[in-house]
Amino acid sequence: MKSYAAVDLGASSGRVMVGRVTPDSLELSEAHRFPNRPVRVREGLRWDVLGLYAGVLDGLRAAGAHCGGRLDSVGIDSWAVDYGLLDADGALLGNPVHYRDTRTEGVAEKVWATVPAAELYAATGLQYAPFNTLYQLTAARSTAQLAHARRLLLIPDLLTYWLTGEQGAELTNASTTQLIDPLTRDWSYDIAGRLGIDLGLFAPLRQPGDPAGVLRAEVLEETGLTGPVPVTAVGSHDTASAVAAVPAVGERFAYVCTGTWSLAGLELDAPVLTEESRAANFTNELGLDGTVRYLRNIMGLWLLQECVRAWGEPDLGLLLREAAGVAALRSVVDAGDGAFLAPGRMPERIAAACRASGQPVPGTRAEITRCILDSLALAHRRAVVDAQRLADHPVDVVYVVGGGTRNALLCQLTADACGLPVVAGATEAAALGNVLVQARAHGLAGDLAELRRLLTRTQPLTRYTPRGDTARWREAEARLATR
Ligand code: LFR
Repeated sequence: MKSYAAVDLGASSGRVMVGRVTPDSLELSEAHRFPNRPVRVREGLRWDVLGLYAGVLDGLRAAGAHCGGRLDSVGIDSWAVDYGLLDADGALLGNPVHYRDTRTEGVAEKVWATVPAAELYAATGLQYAPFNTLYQLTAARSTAQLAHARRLLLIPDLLTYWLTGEQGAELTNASTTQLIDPLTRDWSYDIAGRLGIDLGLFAPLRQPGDPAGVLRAEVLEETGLTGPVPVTAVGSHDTASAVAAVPAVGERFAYVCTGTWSLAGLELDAPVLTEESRAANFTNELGLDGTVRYLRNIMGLWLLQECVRAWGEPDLGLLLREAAGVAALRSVVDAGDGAFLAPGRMPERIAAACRASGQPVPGTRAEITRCILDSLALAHRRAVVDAQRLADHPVDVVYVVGGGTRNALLCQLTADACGLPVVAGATEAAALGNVLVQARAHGLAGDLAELRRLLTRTQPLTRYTPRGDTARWREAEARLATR
């Protein structure tokens, strides 16, 4: 039996999980969980990355305590696109900017004046999102920080650097910068050159499974771990790790990774770079073992989290039970709409969207919650339907993984909306995928399908059968389309 620590950082919390793996078993337990609280300072919204690093060290100490001080490896994944800049001495230049910061407003148009949006999509396969690293770097162009920067490390690579002293750019996360060519799976030198982005800022690419150094002596001392402890590159984009942990059998499946975001789509062998795909705002992020994550970003449970925050954190279980009793599909909003990206005043923004589309305005907290869940399920349906058509890849089942699997109503509504069975499980999908990639790097045999078989044998899964009311979902879809 081997023990792996999976560090998984989400937008609202981080956790360090311990995975114990044999060829026939996989047990995951939580060693430590800590809040991730972005901070708004004068310059804008920032990540408290030192606080996160402290949480990682606490977590490794707790993980070690689970395993007699011995870990076979550590792997790190987090949300995508954001980065820290290092100076010539390797010191961090300021707190990383949060992807929900407003600095990228209006920046895309400037980029497209140099490289038209269609060309950018054909070259990088990435959907338009204002926070793609390419736009963030363009927004930062004339800042003193960027002028002094000698290295750019995406968040998991930055934490890996602090743990090991070694620098790299893990591929799955690098693909979210919009500076990677999904066909060559290497940097897009042409795009970067035309936009004046210095690729020399990036460290050499690393593949999931590659060694990423060993814990430094000070880290061993601080965590009480016995060395050497290797750090292994995993699918360091949390969504890459989560998709690796979709407990799928065969190829005819779609997935929805639920959490702060819903990432809904398909696993493909090759990117879809057509103009139609761009218009539908599908992304081609790189996955494990040469796969492509063909998916759409949907605002996800962020919509609900922000309402709950505005309401002073009422009991979520009660809220969801009340929402289950509210009439279905009274009002829906477009859960892919960038208007919901920034924090703050979410109940008011949802009400405004319903009003603008001529639908009843949800008044009570239960009604707003129901509107959000219906809207998410509808967005899941649209992504699953569109992806199948655009990629010519039919599916028979939708896997729902991640934190949203705890929300039975959302899973059932997703099955109803898609008109397909939903299999829900792998609540800690990113940590599971993280552990599996480490385990394979350290001796567990198997391709992606075999790794997934280990999940289907070991993880509890719940099946939701569609209740046969797809016509009502089509009608709700039409309501949004005619806005
Ligand atoms: C999910 C996620 C998404 C990415 C968003 C921002 O946690 O990684 O895949 O689009 O966060 O980084």
